[in-house]
Amino acid sequence: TLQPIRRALLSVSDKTGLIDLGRALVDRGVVLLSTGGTAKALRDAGLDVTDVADITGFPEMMDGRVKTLHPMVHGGLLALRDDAGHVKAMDDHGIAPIDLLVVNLYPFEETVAKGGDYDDCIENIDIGGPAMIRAAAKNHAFVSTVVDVADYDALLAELAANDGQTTRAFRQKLAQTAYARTGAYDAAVSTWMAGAIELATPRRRAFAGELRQELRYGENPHQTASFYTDGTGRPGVATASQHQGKELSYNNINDTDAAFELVAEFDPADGPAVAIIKHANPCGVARGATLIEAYNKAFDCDRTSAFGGIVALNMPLDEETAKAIVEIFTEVVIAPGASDAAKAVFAAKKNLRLLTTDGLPDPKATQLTYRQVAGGMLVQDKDTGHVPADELRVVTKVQPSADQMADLQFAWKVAKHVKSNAIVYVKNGATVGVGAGQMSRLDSALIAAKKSERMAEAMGLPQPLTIGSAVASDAFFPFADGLMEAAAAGATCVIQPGGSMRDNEVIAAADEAGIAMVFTGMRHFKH
Ligand code: 93A
Repeated sequence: TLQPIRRALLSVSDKTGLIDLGRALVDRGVVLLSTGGTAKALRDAGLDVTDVADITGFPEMMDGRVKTLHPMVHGGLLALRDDAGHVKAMDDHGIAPIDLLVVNLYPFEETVAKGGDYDDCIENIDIGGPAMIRAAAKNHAFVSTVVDVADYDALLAELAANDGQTTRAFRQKLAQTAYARTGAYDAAVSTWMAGAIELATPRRRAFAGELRQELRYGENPHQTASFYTDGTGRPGVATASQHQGKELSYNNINDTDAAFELVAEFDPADGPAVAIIKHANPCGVARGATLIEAYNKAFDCDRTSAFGGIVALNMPLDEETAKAIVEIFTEVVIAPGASDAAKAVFAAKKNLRLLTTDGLPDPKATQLTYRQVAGGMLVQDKDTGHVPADELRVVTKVQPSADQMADLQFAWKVAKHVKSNAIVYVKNGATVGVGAGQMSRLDSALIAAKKSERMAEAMGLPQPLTIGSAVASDAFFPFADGLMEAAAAGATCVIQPGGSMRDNEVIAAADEAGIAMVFTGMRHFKH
């Protein structure tokens, strides 16, 4: 199953490492064939190359749209060397076998990421490259297919180890990588096009992704994992730059995303906001007149859980806030930038990871979310639901004050990012109790209140911060009990979707307790 490499076709957009590879192949006596730009680069380096145009008998035409799409190329890639009929066809038509294909595709994903216009993106859809890759990979019984600059060294090592030949296992591995590449490439085109024509909920989807990083392990050490970017280049954890600290783990990335997407709900134009996350749920979210004030308020919601947490900011990290953050152990900080002074403060904390981005994730951007189920996949558009202030409906006798309304809206934004059942108590632009992920709404309300009591004790406060708070529930209260529990914890106003069969009972209970209640008409389950 060892196959020699005698003729190689090189056609690459990214010319990194090309000359070294070409020279190593020539040194092994390999004949090089190449397309326009690649041939020129090789020739400029003094290497002998045959132009594909000389083999096909056609010049590259139509701005390069047609250069390798020809039987002299595809016959050479696809012919079975051990099939008499195929061999005869090669002889009859003067087709010589091609034993190695090295291609990297037109930079479609980069063009999209750079914000290329429609025509630019279209022109960067490679046709001939994927056609050759798919052909060569299909014929991996004989042909080696390299689609990634990172595999050049492995190819040369394989040739060195096998006297200029490749093993079947090696070619098979390359073929698998090759199809992953062409699959991801077309998925990227489809995803981009869905966005370009503003298909809000594309029903036919392929999943695009480019490997960003192999992770050390997954959610647990016995699981393998890797991290992909989706090719959109949007600001977020997947495109962030890491300035210091250990490699991010699977859970770090998951939690950092939860933190950053939550804090991005708070428009920096309305002032600084900070979210602290543990296990993908917020243990404190706050706004402040300054970033440090927002951080301190978020921290005070649940100082215990904040230990080892992930902190996200809606504006660049400043020195003062950096100093406050390093007072406790924090896993990751993510922000749309960081001042040099802030970076200097962090530099002393070797384990603290600092990530910065060019901007905040867009909470309104149309995106799909995926979840695997046994034997399938669930796909939906992301929860970008937003209820404008004038569509909020007060259903109780008591009307919320302007301050209460502001806290209700704050609580509602946070509740969207808390695992259901979610109950979120807020006072003065800061969470003061978060109940997450319980199987009963009542339990979420109880837990949040209990934690707030504990915090008050630990901080030596006369009473829990939930006294006089606003409370949000991500879905309707099915019974009055959850609402009564919130009232018992000191909530004076409530925001919830409404829509329960027992809404009347729940409204009556609110009226009885003298609290104001607002219906959103929209729920934010997050399971
Ligand atoms: O426009 S294409 O789709 N038509 C083709 O026939 C074709 N053949 C190779 N693009 C084609 N390629 C691509 O050209 C390769 O995938 C590679 O990315 C690029 C290399 O061109 P050059 O050698 O001129 O730099």
